[in-house]
Formats: sequence, structure tokens, C-alpha cells
Amino acid sequence: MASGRYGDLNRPGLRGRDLERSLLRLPGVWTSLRVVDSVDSTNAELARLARAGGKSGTVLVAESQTAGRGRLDREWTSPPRTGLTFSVLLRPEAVAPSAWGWFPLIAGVAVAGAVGTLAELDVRLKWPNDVLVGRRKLAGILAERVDDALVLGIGVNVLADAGELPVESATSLAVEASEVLDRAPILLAVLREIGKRYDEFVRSSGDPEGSGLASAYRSLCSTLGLQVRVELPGGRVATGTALDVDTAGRLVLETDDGVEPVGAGDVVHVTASD
Ligand code: BT5
Repeated sequence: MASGRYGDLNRPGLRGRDLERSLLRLPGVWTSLRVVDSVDSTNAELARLARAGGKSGTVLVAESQTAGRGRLDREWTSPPRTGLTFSVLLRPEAVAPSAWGWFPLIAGVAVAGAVGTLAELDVRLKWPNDVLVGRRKLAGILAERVDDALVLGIGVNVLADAGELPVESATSLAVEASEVLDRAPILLAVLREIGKRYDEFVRSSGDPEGSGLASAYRSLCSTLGLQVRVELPGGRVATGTALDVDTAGRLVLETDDGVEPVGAGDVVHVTASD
């Protein structure tokens, strides 16, 4: 496997104890952070932990995954230590199931906001939560419900050079010439932002407007206002103008047949607003 133009010296491992100490310094939703060398999938591991009664606020970071998962049975691949691959386990007891669609969007807002600020890049979201720089994917998010727990998994491409990225449509902070390529502060910034947004959302009993989440999402989401094609999980395709995101986190489309909210799917931006 190529070591990349930064070489291994510039790909130091993450230090779990130091990261945990920094993360837990301030009170908040996080309860533990662990870094492992390798796991099948951080989402799969935290799903197992959730079923075994694992605690809300658990963070698991892996230096490499042997079976990283995307949505709809797709894969997430990333050479060891080139990116951030991690999951969090949360137990949002005060939020009605109808508002759970906002949890993956919380992760998207946190990643786009924190990474965009640190790296000084225009990082945007394609609904529901593809994290893009221009048209290329910098990070992906997989949210899974496990009984009454939530597992949010995040993969961010940091150090991978163009030859190491798995698909043409991918990018990394290194490829985008970001000055910030140190994975630890990026991880902490993303976790702090998820923690803050999650806490506000849960305290508002899952009210995306009252908690300020919806307006943060709208300002980061490049899908709204565009003509889009949405490939829905069953194979059907919906086309229309993306009007808004509703209280359930669904994308509201104006189609030829009227207004249609879609809860899951792959969006293709047909026209750009600028
Ligand atoms: C996602 O799925 O984007 C969700 C990815 C979530 C990954 C994290 S890593 C930590 C945690 N543990 C896991 O096992 N998963 C989560 P989706 O929208 O379905 O996109 C998957 C598609 O993105 C693939 O089919 C590829 O085309 C592309 N892809 C795979 N690896 C990529 C990468 N490193 N960068 C950009 N695109 C990638």
C-alpha cells in the first residue's frame, strides 16, 4: 500500500488517553473515548456495545477498518491513519422517534461546520449529509438506530493524497491544500460540535427550529433551492425542486405531482444555484 507523499512520519497515530482527557475536560454528553488500531467497523462495534447496554456518550475511533460501512450496504474505505473513522453511541431518550431523522443531520452540521472552520474551506452538505468541498466528498456519515440507541459513524478524509482516495468523487483535506492536517484537533472539534448540537436538540425535546439546528443546517446545505433527482431506496426516482428540510429531517421536494417529502435516498444536484 502506498504510504503517500506525506510519509509515515507525518501520519502519527492518535493518542487515545490524551484525546479522552481533552474531550472530557469540560462537562457535556461525552463519557469515554477509545482509540483502537483496527476493527471491522466502528459502527458495527458500537452497535454491539449498544445491545450489550453500552453507555451514552461512548466514542470509538479506529486507525483502520476492515469492513467500513456506508449507507445502503455500501463501503467506506480509507488507508490506515490517513483519515478519521469513528463512531459515537448516544441514547436520546427525550426525543420522539419522529424527530430522529435530524440526528444524522446533526453530525453533518458538526462535521461541515467544524472542519470548514478549522481548515478554512467552504465545506457544504448535500442532503442528507454528504460532506462536500465543491462536488467532491470529504466526509461521509452513517446513522444507525440500535434498539433505543443511536450510533453515528463519521469518516473524514484528512491526509490521503489523490492516489489513495478510493473513488474519483472523493477528496481530502490534503488534496484541498488545507493548512490543518493534524487529525487530533479536527476530531476534538467535530466531537465538541456534535456534543453541543446534540445537547441543544435533546434539551429542546427534538425541536429542530427552537434548538437552532434547522437554521444551521439550511445555511450549510447546498441542496436547497436546486433542481434535484433523488434515487429512493426502493429504486424509484423522484425529481423536483428541493424546497426545505421538514421537522422529521426529510427533504421536501416540489415535484410535478405536488409536494413530496423524502426520508432517505441519494441526491443528484441537477442544476447548481451559482
Ligand atoms: C457514507 O455512505 O458516506 C457513510 C460513510 C460512513 C463511514 C463511517 S467511518 C466510521 C463509521 N464506521 C463505519 O463502518 N462507517 C462509518 P454513502 O453515502 O453510502 O457513501 C458510500 C460511498 O462513498 C461508496 O460507495 C463510495 O463510492 C464512496 N466512498 C467510499 N469511501 C470513501 C472515502 N473514503 N471518501 C469518499 N468517498 C468514499
